[in-house]
Amino acid sequence: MFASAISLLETARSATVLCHVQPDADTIGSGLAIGTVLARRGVEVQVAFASPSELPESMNELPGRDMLTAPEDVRSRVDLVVTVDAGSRGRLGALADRIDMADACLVIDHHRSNTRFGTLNVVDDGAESTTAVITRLLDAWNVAVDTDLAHCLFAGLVTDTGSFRWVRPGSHLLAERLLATGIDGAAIARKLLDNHPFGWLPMLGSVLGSAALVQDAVGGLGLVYAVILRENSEGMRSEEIESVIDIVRTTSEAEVAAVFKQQSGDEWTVSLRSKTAVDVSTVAATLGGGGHRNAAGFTAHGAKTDVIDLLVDALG
Ligand SMILES: [Mn+2]
Repeated sequence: MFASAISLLETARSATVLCHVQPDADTIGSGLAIGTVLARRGVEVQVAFASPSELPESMNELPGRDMLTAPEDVRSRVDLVVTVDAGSRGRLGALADRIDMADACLVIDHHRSNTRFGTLNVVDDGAESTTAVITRLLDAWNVAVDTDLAHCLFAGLVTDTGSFRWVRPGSHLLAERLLATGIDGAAIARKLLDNHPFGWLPMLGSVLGSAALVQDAVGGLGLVYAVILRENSEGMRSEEIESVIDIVRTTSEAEVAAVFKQQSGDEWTVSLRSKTAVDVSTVAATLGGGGHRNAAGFTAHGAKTDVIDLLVDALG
């Protein structure tokens, strides 16, 4: 599975590593890990994401972040583009065109909905995180994982597994390998997941206070949702906004949870989570988005009630 990828990585003299828009710790951790390995081999490398303009504050201690390059400064011509944790070209935003100008594009991902848009696609939809795929790739490549690489790789693993809730045989061995390098796993997890300003609490109060349970949705399995209006998210970081779904999804009466996040007047991004019975990546794909079986998302336009109805209809 990894041999062709390694040969692409070994022959490139210049490379751009692209993370997805609205980056999370898995895409940034993956990007910085691959970027670091390439830079150490003498490859000219940039790591970038198209938007927003700033790296989320919770990720500002990840090793290798000095490789991060503003989108307008990302070279157009390189030997190799590597995309990490992006399920489709669209997830690369305005930087997607860099793929067309490179000799080759290596896609490394774990999204079930991945569209295989690279010239070579290393997609393991059973993997815990893209950093888990990369750890296995580095093993196959005989690259030693030191503390800097382990820090980046653990960041994606701890966040994408929901602090090791969504794991499989081998996940904890992977974590153990990374922790054994000497990284401070507790500090990394706290910085990424348990670190919100006080203003998050009143924001949660108003957003959760208007949550709704639609018991007959999803064929009677139930939908719970909350809406984050612009006025709720004003001054909030992505870390505060993206954490709301993790509270809403714990509702026991509902198989599916959704959070509608108002981006501008009529533009909404919607996060979806399911427990067991429903594949929300399929639902999100029918609405132009994508993701994993139990965690997915899409973007929609319209009035709040119309966007909610759109999802309720799609869920059946
Ligand atoms: Mn991921």
